[in-house]
Amino acid sequence: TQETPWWKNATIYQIYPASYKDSNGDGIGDLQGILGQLDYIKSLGVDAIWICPHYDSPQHDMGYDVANYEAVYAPYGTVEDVEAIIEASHKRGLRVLLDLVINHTSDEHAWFKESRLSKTSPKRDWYIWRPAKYDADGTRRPPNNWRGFFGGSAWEWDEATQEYYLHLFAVQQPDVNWENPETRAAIYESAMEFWLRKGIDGFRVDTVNMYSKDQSFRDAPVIDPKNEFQLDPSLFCNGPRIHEFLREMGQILLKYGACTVGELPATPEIVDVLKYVSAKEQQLSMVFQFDIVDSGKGRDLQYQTTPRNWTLPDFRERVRRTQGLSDGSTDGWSTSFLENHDQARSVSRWGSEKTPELWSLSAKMLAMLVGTLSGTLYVYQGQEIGMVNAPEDWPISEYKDLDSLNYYNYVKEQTGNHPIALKATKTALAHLARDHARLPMQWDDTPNAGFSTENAKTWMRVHDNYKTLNVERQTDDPSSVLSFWRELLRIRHVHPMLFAQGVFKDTDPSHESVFLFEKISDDQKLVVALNFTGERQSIDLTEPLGGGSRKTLLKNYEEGSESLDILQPYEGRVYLVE
Ligand code: TEU
Ligand code: CA
Repeated sequence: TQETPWWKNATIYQIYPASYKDSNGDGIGDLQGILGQLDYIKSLGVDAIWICPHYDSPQHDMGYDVANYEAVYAPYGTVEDVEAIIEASHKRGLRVLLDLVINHTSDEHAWFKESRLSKTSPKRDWYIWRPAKYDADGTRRPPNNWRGFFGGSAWEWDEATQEYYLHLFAVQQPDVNWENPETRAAIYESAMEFWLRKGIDGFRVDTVNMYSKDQSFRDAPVIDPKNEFQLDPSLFCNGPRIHEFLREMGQILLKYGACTVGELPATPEIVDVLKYVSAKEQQLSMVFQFDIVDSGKGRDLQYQTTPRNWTLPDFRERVRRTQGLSDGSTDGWSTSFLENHDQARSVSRWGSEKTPELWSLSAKMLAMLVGTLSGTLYVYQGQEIGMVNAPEDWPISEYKDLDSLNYYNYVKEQTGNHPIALKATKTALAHLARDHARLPMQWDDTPNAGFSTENAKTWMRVHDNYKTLNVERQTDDPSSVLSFWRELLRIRHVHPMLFAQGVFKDTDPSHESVFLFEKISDDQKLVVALNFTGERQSIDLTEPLGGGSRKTLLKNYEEGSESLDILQPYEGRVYLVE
């Protein structure tokens, strides 16, 4: 049998540079800030870091609009700073992943600037240009009815050259034409090898399944009749040549022994996911599936800020479905995560903020869930201290993300400023907006939470709760959320075959309040019991715990409370049975 690659049993800590640590008081986090926190990161017990886009960018989408792959966004620092992070991380035994954003570039990238110069520009075909369509009365229309992820038509009219270009995301994020081999070669060289040569260990690969588009660009079916434009990711995700492209890209990664985690939206069928991560395919090491984090969101992807009724049976079914990829039953691999920079905070979604006690209990309970699932574990900055969503009463002016603001403005326009509709939208954003994950990291109780200097104007407002919820306060407290995460990550490394690679078994799939499951490996198993409610719940642990000897590995209540038939509010326990 083959040796397990390093990333399978690993925990990877995700860093959002703008919001992690500001070293020079301009209110924006930066690379020197990250460099100064590497000892803290190491102390968590993680194995690697993934840094969100640090590239030169006009920042319409927080760096997911890259203007130059080989340069660093000046407020973040320099290429030398990245080299310093790579070196200092490696010295500490931490590996480094960078973000790879290659479905689109910024409209300020030199390639696009050249492409838009004229229809005969040598780089015209590096992007996706199409002629307009005209109605009988001469009204100009885009080539098809696709809606972009951030609202409006996915096509933008270019007055100078009288054609439309495709942008699945913001207007300022034109999609690259992957059909052109010359373009692909340029991407591999500039976006990938430039950084691989500097010794990074891998990439998180943005929107990994959108590079190959069906060249017919046919209209999407109308599912939202009120809207002129329709969002149907199945028309541009998992396209006809995607696996050919990723195999080609995989050859370059192989040369450097780099790992990849691909972001894989709109791919519900496991057989389709496996095509990306099957080891023999040599495409990607693992993927982020959206099943779990999409639980409780509206069906419509753009308007996913609309919460619908969340149920535990639906949630656990999503867990079950995705666990099968990392339990040895296939040659694929996947990930376990509850948060990232595009998701609201997990405690605010599935835990409780009602009292400080329930907050702490539920943060630990959710840690026990994500930390005992198979796959590579990802922890998002601030998750390790139980950071929560921005307060509900913050005005819309505190929201900065274009996804949130476009959505809010769309509702405003559609309803003619209707106060009830706007209030509902505001509530939805307070639950699910991407902004919540982007609030500054809370390091201590000084003004600006130690994220920046005390007088700085931070790019996003610091959460009101930073005086009580911060790293410093939790550091020496053995009962803190932070201490709990450290213990969890330590134990996960002691039992990788159970935690990272075990076979998941849902013991009681229909239970509405308690998530009871097992992780099995040979003659050992974990029994995980999690109360997802603020009330006491009765359970029966005698059967799952029966047979062998048992040991409690993790729990969020003190000694003496370990009843085998009652779980306290948000109580969680992890047993080892052998
Ligand atoms: O996200 C891709 C993606 O699929 C998003 O549409 C996701 O569903 C959305 O953010 C949820 O609201 C990636 C990045 O993670 C995101 O930050 C970027 O905005 C996006 O790509 C464009 O590069
Ligand atoms: Ca700064």
